[in-house]
Amino acid sequence: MAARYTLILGTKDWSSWSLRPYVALRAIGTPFEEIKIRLRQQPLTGDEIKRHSKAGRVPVLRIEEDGREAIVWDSLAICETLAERHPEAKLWPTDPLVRAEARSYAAEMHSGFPDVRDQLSMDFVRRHPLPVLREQTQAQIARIVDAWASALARFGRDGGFLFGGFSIADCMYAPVVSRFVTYGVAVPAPVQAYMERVMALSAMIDWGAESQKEVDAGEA
Ligand SMILES: N[C@@H](CCC(=O)N[C@@H](CS)C(=O)NCC(=O)O)C(=O)O
Repeated sequence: MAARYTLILGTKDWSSWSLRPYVALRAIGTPFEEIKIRLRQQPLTGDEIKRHSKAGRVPVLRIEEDGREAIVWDSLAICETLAERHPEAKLWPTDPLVRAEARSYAAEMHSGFPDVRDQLSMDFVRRHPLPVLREQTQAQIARIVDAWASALARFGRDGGFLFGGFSIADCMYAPVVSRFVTYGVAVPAPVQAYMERVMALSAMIDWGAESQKEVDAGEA
């Protein structure tokens, strides 16, 4: 029996962590249900999230299969689980050396860039002026742009994404692409083309449409 997936996620306009497994699930093409929890409504938000995961953070993926259930939390753990369960989707590059590097990209994003997160928080459909950036933020943006440019130069010609075909590295950076668009961060032409490719994914377009509904409803 096919597994049943439910992705528990936060307000789409804001939830950068939720966007990552969402684009991964969409890349696989498997059906999934969504449960959305409104963020920034404490204590309700926290209580609601804890009904699904004791870790108290979204995203969470619930997998129901053969009468059993698994709860997977943390965006990178969810993406890894999906890659393992759907090898045909090639969410990681097939070449082991390229895959090792792609994993480093995903991990660097997952554990780093705190000033970018802080100063350029995700606001998917809105456009804001670029704030005065701290030195650390500028350095982190430069690192991200350099990392993207370097991967695109080596692998991008074969599919247009960081490691050629769409991978978890792109999933992990999708919220950063959105942030750079929201705040108008200037990037070199090949990186700009990459960002446009990511924003043109049907998953990103649908996420934007849902985010706009939240903004119109006063939820974001
Ligand atoms: N490392 C976690 C971080 C998840 C996270 O911080 N999620 C935020 C929303 S984007 C959250 O759940 N915040 C709890 C709250 O707002 O109460 C992941 O990768 O999933």
